[in-house]
Amino acid sequence: MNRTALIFGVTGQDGSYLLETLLDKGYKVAGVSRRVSTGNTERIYHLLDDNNFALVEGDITDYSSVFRIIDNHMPDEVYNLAAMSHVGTSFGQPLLSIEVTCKGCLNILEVIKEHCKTTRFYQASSSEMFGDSFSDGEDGNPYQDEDTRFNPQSPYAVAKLSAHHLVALYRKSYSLHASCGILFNHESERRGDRFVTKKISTYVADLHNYIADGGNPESFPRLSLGNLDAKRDWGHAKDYVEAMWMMLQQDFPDDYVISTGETNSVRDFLISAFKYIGVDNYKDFVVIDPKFMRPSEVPYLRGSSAKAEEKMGWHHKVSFKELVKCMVSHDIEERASICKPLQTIKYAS
Ligand code: NAP
Ligand code: G4F
Repeated sequence: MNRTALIFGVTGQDGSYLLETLLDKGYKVAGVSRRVSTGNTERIYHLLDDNNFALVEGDITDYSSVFRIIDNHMPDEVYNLAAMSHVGTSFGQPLLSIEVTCKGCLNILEVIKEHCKTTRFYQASSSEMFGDSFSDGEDGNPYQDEDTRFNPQSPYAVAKLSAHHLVALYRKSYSLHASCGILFNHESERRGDRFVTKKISTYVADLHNYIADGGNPESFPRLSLGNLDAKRDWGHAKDYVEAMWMMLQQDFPDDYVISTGETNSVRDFLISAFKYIGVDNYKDFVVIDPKFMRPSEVPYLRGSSAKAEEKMGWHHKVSFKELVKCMVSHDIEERASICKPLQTIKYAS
């Protein structure tokens, strides 16, 4: 079949899983990586020599590079996963957030509109766009779906919502096959180390390995976190990249919520992760540091993916409990070989 795909953000968590998925399906794939002074290809290192994969240099904020890359490859499908994806950081770098996350998307839309109108486009929208808004569930539990009002609570979410509206506008005005996945939080063994789940799983893994080596838990450095009450709908990234692909196989473009339907607090994640290593009281190890609190918070997310299930047959496979287990067990193994003491994360986000 020899279909071709282009991934912006191929070096990220989702990009790496999507690359594996598309190669498995027989695609030829090009992935865009920006030049950085340290390596950023760790997540796709195992695929760099694959004959069906080409890593190309570019930056989504640079129209000329976006144009050149799309023009060179003329892909059947373009997936835009590139973003400044850390919500906390977006408060300190709002202009960059708009530049990368909103204007970057517009650069791609413009190139597709002008030069390859039959190319199918996927945009990584986010449940952050709902902010503090929800719909009332018949069972008394609030939820968000495609009809829930958006009310963004961060520069990141405003940038994502602007891009989301631009995709809808270009789809309608220029008849592009452009779809947005409104993805709820999804994590994995490859999650970036400043997201809360990964902060917790690496900490718990280091604590486990320290105790296993005979260390006294009371001497172990504490884990600094912010708001433990925030609730998120957490799934596994592998399940979610399959949904991205499915959206571009539909006859008609559309937007879909992708989620598990289960919500848990940051505290629930902590409790499950500590329980996995046999520690009952996380409170002995966690301190609340105001610098990890956000100026504005998204308190509650629980998605309904009824539309994706009905129209595309998509279902999540990995549960919350399995996600915690696979992140912590992976980190225990991976970090056992790291001989340096735990480094406390000092970023204020
Ligand atoms: P991630 O791990 O942070 O990956 C982001 C990717 O964007 C990286 O490859 C990064 O490159 C790239 N990037 C950043 N700035 C760029 C620029 N100027 N030009 C080109 N590439 C650039 O994020 P993720 O978790 O995989 O998420 C993928 C997408 O889905 C993002 O758009 C995110 O906002 C969105 N999303 C994520 C979730 C979630 O829970 N994971 C939920 C909803 C939506 P480097 O490797 O060089 O940094
Ligand atoms: O892990 P987080 O940073 O993820 P957040 O903000 O929900 O954003 C992620 O999911 C979005 C989809 O809804 C994506 F669009 C986005 O790109 C990203 O992937 O924070 C989760 C919750 C927040 O309420 C935060 O305030 O955890 C809380 N939290 C508590 N302590 C913390 C910390 N978050 C971080 N990053 N670090 C903390 O120490």
